[in-house]
Amino acid sequence: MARKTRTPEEQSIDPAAQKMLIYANEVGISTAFSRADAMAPCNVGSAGMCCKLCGMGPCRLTKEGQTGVCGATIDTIQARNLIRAIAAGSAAHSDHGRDMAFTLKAVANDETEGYVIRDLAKLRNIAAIYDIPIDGRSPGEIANDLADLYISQFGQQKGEIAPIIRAPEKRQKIWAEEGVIPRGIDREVVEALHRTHMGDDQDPEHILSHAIRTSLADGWGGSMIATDVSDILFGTPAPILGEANLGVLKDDMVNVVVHGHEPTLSQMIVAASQDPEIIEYAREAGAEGINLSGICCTANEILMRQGIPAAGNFLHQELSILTGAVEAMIVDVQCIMQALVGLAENFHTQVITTSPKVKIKGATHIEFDEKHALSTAKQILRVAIDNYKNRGKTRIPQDKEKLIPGFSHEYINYMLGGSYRASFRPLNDAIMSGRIRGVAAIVGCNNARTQQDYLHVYVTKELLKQDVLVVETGCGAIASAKLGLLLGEAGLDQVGPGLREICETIGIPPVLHMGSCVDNTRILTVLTQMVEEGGLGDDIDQVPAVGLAPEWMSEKALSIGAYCVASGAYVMFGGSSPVSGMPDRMADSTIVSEFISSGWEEKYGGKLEFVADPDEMIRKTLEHIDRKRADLGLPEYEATKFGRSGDARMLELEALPLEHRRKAIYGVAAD
Ligand code: BF8
Repeated sequence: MARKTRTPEEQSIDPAAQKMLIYANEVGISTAFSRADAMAPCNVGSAGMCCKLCGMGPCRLTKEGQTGVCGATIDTIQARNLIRAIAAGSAAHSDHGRDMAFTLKAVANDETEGYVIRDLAKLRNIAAIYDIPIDGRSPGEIANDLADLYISQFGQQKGEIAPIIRAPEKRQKIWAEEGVIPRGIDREVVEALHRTHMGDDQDPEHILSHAIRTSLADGWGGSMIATDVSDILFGTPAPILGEANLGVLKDDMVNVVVHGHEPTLSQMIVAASQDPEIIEYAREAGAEGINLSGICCTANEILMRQGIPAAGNFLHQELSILTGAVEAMIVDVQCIMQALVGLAENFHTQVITTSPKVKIKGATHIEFDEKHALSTAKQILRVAIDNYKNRGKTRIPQDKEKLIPGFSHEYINYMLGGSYRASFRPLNDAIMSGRIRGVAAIVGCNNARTQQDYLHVYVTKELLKQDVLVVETGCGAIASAKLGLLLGEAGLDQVGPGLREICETIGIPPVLHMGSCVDNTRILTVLTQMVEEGGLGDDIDQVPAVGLAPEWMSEKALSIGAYCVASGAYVMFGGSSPVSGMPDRMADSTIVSEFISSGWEEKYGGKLEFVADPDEMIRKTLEHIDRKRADLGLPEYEATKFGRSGDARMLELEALPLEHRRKAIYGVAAD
């Protein structure tokens, strides 16, 4: 049977994407969207029914009672596949963290070009957590010790990784009892690979217990290190005005798109793009200057720190080149499609790889290292500028939206109480009173097999109506940004009345952009601080909160999901489940899917589920939040109890005849 080809409207809800997809169809250029339509996913592999871990296979378990050649059951195979994905995700995030720690060490010892320690307060705060002496010491000395501590976390063989002490005490005890505290970041990833080699660990629950430990090495290890060091070197984010979508590209400027993850590269490209000598070089080439923008998590890194616009999320990487307006796409690591190089051959765009870990055949490789960071960044920009003369016809869609990103946990703390009374008390109070029903973290990727951004935006909008405060990271945050949900107080008429009151009082958007995917650790920190503030229980699993990844596709998302579960959160993924298959049938539940849900819930208070229907995801989110509220003894959520202050109340009053209005305001009908 021929596969159905979706229309551009069915492929994406983003108007800019739709325009580029129409153009791609006209000229016959393939994209991830059209390739997804042309190729059905393997129904055996996608449901976790295929084992390809040794040369006797791959074994496809499609018939009742079948095992692999070695005797491996479907449960063992699914558990092995899942832990391998989690290990890859944990490795990717953590290797990013390692590079950041090495950069911090090099900066501390004056061995870099162009980097400085920007956030001294954060350096001191983080160092103090680990009892690194700070008084009377230079920033370089403190940074050197912190870098040494962080670097040692990767190769540590025994004991517990240091950042674990930042979790609530009760949570640390649970992990200790379950034996899942990571000993060293690399050790857990290596052990995950060892355990899943042919003939090793075969008990699914035992394998999945190590999956938790491997994911914790990411969330409370590598990713947390990445976020800490990024803030120390490049500044802790605070709200700033930005823009998102392909409309940020400019016809009269050299467009440079930075794509990938590590801010060491992107921050230096930002610095180089502001260098007068480089700007002059661009002018000599006939352009008005350099227009920098980002894709994927790199976009989030420079958006939330410098307000550099985001050209889009994961599925926009090819679409930005289709505009014909991009002189260079500079990539480092993760989420970079191999198709970019072939696609760019239809235009003048140069794809430039920069990481020693990532080369793509046909791309230009200009290797980036911290010792020559600024010079290399300028060299890369010169290549882009030299390419401006080769530009042909452009077709930049004029779609873009403003947004306010930059809600680090430090800023959330500050915004709620100001400089002198910074605290999470007002947020906890708002949840306890029921003005805010609960919190949802909506994170993760785009997936070419679903309509781009639809699930993110639909789930976000529906939860906002229900007074659920939403925090977002990664490509999910860019989805909301492109569709105007991160716009200060705009759009608050679509938000539940209690949440709206809070947003109006504090002056925040109802969706808080908290950064890139490694910055999901900021959410762990916020949840920990909410617990420590009091009133919402003494551990993360008691907070009325959920984690959602409606359009997931990456192994990193699975690692994030697992460490959030281990931290006590209810996590739901949309799309397809990698653990749903049973020989002969698609099952509602398998041993592995049951175990990562109710099994993990029994141990950690959090659970991981794959829920394809967004309405079901919303229903389960609200049910969970309400159950957590009831368990805490908080008042039942009432949709109409709050929200009679603010603009809504003003409009209501304005509609009354004057004397009634006075009576309503003053209690008496004054003359
Ligand atoms: O780390 S959300 S598509 S860009 S994996 Fe990739 Fe997914 Fe985007 Fe960032 Ni995260």
